[in-house]
Amino acid sequence: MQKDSVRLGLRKNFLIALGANLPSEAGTPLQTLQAALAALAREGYRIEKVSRFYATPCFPAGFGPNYCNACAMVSGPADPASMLAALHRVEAQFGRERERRWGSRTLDLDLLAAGELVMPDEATQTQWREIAQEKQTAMTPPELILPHPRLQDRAFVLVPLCEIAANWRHPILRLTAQELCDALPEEAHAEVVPM
Ligand code: PH2
Ligand code: MG
Ligand code: MG
Repeated sequence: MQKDSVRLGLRKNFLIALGANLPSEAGTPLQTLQAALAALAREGYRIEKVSRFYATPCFPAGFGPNYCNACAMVSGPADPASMLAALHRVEAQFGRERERRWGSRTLDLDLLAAGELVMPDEATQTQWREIAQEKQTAMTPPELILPHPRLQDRAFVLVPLCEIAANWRHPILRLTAQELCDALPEEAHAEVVPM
């Protein structure tokens, strides 16, 4: 019998963040996130782990309705560009219009990390990670940055991420998801509530 690794080609685990704060054709934000995972499976990605679903206040505060957030580990073809393209196709399927950055959305699928892969390089990732708060809404990276440059700042990402990948290690900060999460203020944790 053929070995799985041969039959399936080179595969990789990806960590993704899911978010929504507007209803879509699939229903409520929670129903949309569940439908998005099913759609990713139809794209050929295997859903390895899914966190609980959380209600979280919109960041920045007052920018829109509360979000539903979750994280998942999915495996598929190892190329991050293919993973990103699949995420964009699924966003489009649920009515996501990609014009207003940080605006309310029916579905947001963010690629957080692909193991310890750094893209495009350490200097560029660090530059985006350290960008001033006031520039974050105005500037969009022209290319895929891994790990996601805002990952370490956000309880609505780190709390669910810890449920599925507490031991994942940030390849540049050299801290695990759990350590990054523990470093956030207690108030930030308290805002992320299981649904
Ligand atoms: N995503 C944003 C902007 N603000 N706030 C919460 N609570 N959850 C999100 O997923 C989120 C956000 C841009 O992607
Ligand atoms: Mg996002
Ligand atoms: Mg996004």
